[in-house]
Amino acid sequence: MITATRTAVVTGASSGIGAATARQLAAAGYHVVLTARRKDRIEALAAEIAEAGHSAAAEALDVTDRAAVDAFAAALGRCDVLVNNAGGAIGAEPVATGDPADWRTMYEVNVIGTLNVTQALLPALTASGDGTVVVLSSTAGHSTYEGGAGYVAAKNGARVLAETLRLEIVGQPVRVIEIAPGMVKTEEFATTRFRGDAEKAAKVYAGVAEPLSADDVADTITWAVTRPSHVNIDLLVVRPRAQASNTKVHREL
Ligand code: 8X3
Repeated sequence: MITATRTAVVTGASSGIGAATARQLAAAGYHVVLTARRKDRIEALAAEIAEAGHSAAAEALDVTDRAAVDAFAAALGRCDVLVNNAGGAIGAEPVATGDPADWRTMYEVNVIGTLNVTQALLPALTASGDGTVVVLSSTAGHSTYEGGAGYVAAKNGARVLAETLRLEIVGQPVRVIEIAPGMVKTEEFATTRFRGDAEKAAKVYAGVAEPLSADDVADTITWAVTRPSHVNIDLLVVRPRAQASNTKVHREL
């Protein structure tokens, strides 16, 4: 459907930062297209957004499925903003014992997924005359930590995609914004990383007074996206006050 309203596509919109971003961009006046693999969740969120008086649609999508991404793009029509949020970590094993399958999966979703959706929507973003691509990388895309190599490698890939695309399309009416969050407490990130082990997941945030929330990050995304179109926020690193670096976290235990 081609809509007259500025349209924002959010990947991984079924929970966490993606869901919060969808809510905030809808409240900022965008028609938001929520995508994720879990159709029931994004449909419920689209209904919630509509009930709040805003505009949203839900389209089930696996960003690693290129044919599905192409079909989604072909049916979409208008696209002014793309938020590449789908991604995540699996495992925290050291290099000596990390599972190559986990590394491959992380590269596939964080890098190839972002590549797939960005490539497919770039023509529509350019045609909008004022497009914005947001790549959610991570502080993991900027420095490493023990047990993080697989995820850090993948997020470095996402960062490089954003940086390179910005160089390549300069002169075209599309901004490329990288948002790199540090410690964010969402319902799924750490639980997924530790394969459902709630105790290990809880340790990530143990004693940290106030990790960032999904809303805190959505707020930075919405701020960056709603700057005047000649203003390109290249990179925004956002951490909780208690986190000075990936390995320096203040915990009150
Ligand atoms: C999440 C930040 O520190 O878990 O992207 O790698 S971290």
